[in-house]
Amino acid sequence: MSAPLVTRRGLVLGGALGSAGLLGGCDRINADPAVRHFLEGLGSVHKTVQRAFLGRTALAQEFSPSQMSPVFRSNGSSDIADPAYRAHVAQGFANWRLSVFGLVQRPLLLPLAALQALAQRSQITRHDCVEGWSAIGKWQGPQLGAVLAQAGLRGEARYIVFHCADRWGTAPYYESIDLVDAWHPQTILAWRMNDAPLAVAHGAPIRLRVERQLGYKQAKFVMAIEARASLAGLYGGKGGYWEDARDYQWYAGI
Ligand SMILES: Nc1nc2c(c(=O)[nH]1)N[C@H]1C(S)=C(S)[C@@H](COP(=O)(O)O)O[C@H]1N2
Ligand SMILES: [Mo]
Repeated sequence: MSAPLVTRRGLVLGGALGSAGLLGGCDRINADPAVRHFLEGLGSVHKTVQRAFLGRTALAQEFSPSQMSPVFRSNGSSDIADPAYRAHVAQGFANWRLSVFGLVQRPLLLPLAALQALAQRSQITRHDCVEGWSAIGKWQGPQLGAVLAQAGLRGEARYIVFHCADRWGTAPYYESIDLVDAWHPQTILAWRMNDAPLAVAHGAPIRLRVERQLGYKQAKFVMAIEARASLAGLYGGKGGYWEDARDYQWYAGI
């Protein structure tokens, strides 16, 4: 009589049928303290796995338009002096291309129009900065997964890195996420914010939204996306500008 050991549903089913007198043997097994202990163990393993995995894939809370913050401040780099970036701003990003490279089958150079032509996702979410402020804003863009699918991830890929146009001193801003977050439905490359094209202060032409994590993971001014097997050997090796500079957590779950 092993079915009740397999799942909690099996146990409940065993109990229900058992009390109806159909599966008397199960009652005896359920009452055995060793079996109960084993089943409780399974329950806690299940909870841990669920937190670690389903917890990561759960959706971030979304809000209604009336809950949007009247002011969404800019933080970190809000403008970039770099001449190449200034030229893109002056040209309305008409000659800008998003590079997708690294462990992909088909490296891509995507104009903004190609990102705008993909299926769009729009979401009103809360941005939480480690510095202690939050704001609710609306973001729109293609899912990162659609872009990765177009490029075709190679089997060795484990991380997606976002290379930004700005520098802090001499260090370029960059960020990275794992494939669970990369394929999360709310992980988008936002080119619209609050129903307008993304302003420079918020990371034009595109910025990452990875909604289950803190503000510093939301890379602005994304110029290139790289698929990698490891974060070792990239800048400070900790997977992001603030991770390298200040030991911020790489996984900044909210
Ligand atoms: N490229 C880049 N991305 C960045 C930053 C930055 O300085 N450079 N700052 C981060 C931090 S700490 C926060 S809180 C958010 C701020 O986003 P906002 O300017 O749209 O409010 O961007 C994040 N992404
Ligand atoms: Mo932040």
